[in-house]
Amino acid sequence: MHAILTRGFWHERLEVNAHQAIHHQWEQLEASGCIHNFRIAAGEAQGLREGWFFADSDAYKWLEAAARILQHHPDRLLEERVDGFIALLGRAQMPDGYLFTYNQIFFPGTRWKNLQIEHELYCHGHLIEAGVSHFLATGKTTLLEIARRAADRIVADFRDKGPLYTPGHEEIEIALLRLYEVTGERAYLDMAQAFLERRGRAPFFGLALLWQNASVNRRARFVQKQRQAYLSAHPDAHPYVLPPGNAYKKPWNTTLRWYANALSGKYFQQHAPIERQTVPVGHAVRFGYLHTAVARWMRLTGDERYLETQERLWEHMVLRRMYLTGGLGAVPGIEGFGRDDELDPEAAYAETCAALAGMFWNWELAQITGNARYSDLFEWQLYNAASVGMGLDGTTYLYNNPLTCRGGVERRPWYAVPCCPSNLSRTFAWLGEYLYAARPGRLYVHQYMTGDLPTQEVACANGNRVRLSLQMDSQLPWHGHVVLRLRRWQPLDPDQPAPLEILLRIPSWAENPRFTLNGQPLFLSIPQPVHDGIAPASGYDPREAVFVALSQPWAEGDTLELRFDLPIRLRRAAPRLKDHRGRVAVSRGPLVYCAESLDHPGLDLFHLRLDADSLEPVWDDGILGRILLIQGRDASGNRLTLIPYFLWGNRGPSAMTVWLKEAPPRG
Ligand code: FUB
Ligand code: ZN
Repeated sequence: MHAILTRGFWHERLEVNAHQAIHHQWEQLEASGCIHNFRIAAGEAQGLREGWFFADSDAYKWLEAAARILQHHPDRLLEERVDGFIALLGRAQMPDGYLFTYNQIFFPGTRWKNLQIEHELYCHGHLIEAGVSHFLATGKTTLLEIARRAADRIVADFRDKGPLYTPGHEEIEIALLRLYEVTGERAYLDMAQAFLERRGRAPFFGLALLWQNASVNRRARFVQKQRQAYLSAHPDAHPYVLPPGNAYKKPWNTTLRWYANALSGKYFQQHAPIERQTVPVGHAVRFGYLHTAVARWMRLTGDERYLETQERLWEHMVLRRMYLTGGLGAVPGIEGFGRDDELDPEAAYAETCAALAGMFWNWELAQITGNARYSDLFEWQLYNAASVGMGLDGTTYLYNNPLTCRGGVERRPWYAVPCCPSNLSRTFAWLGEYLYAARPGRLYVHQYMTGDLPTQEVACANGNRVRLSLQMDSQLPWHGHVVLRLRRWQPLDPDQPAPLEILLRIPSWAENPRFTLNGQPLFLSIPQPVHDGIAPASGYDPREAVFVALSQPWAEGDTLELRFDLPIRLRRAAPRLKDHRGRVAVSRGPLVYCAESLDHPGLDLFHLRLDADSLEPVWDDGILGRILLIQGRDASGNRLTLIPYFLWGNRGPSAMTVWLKEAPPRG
């Protein structure tokens, strides 16, 4: 059910995505040689192949984003770029469906060699996802045909293989499931299932990994030599020079931890079969993609055999291994999970892509279970850990997202590993997909964003069906006021009742929810959230969210209003996190706030003491746009200004922190 976000907060960001970000990213992909790699692979150009072995995936994610953008933003230039690139992919693809420029250019004839490290299946996965999205967005099959050829190759080569024939970076599983959804081709579903269920079963995984690692290094040395030879033969060549990267706090034992994590298989989620994975480990993006695929497989097949495991896994993540922003991945070297309660805000890697992966997983779980906790975390990650990844003008990005920064982390136009920008763009361009979901007799409203849901046919509880369309006006994230209008309500059998419950999420951060129907108050009983009461390490508990069900004989024009209060909330990490004691973070509605040194010349953000009683929301129309700041004072009476975390770093270099020392209560 795809809503079109027409006005308001998200519309503005999607406009930036469609008009600035997507073109900026293409230019960076061209400038960095990523697109040229395909021309070389197609035999149409000479030159250096640039970028990591997984560089192709960045172009595919861009293509997916661009296709989705084109669905609602006609743009001749973008269309030309998309069509031209698809044609190039058609020429670069080998006749048997294989497409991976690293091997095609440097190691022709070699394939599927170092599956745990070299990302071949990951890249093919993103190609397939782009093909599916391009088809869904434009109705064209040009890219879908390329995607199918690639998928058929994979099915033929991997169908009857053993546990090492799995990707080291999950992604192909999601792609095959999506391809199955649009083609109905059973082989793709079976292949995805085989990839999922083969995982974590390889004996001596560590040895196989060392073997592959040695091969990867040999191949990298060969590539380096080729590069040097090319540069000596072409003294006029100007290889692409990346903008500087960002700093991150790297604990002394990072390398050791990487080896321990990788050799045990945890880094790749290869340490145990999926039915025994109840603790989040390893690389956070891989983790999120794997479990998104597991959940999607359950949703598509209706077979919920992994649901209980996934619920435990999710709770463990939320309770012990997630940052207040919803960021995932505490250990920079691993780009992944650390130990329980290991949540150093400064070392936080919390990669933008990891937050997106978390959202994808939450969306699947939300649909399977109808439990509001998953949509709540989706929203929280969207507003905080994910949105922070794109600058206000769409042309600068963050990769790692610490919650405390003493300097050295700045928004950059591009990265050596530019996986996040296009991942964000494709997700933003598809946001309208995540608002509603239907089951027979139920319509879930998962997210509150201003937009229109075009006519859909939905099954009612008694077998009747109804054609409905909706209009939503949401004042989030600044105000707790949502209006939902039933613009069309047309039961297919008008002589029968059309019972349909509408379920509205009461967010974990909302207070005092009130409802009206056509202006008349509705007195609804709000279910109590069900959980064990253990405090999450981060201070944010999505398990507090619930759905409230409204059941009426609906009529066209019915207008539901939902209001709730958005008080400023002080968030404290669980007392067991010693390094967070005495510190507090501030949130309002779905937004986490932070303090930037730019707003506090002469003050030491890391030692001042926040007077929590002084905080109040204040409208501002500065260079960050029209936003609600939170202003207050420290214990010495100095004025403090907090901005939404997702906006930090937009005004130039700055120190920043989400966690502030707290002054003792007044009086
Ligand atoms: O390895 C491909 C992508 O690049 C991963 O998902 C990110 O963490 C980054 O390493
Ligand atoms: Zn990324």
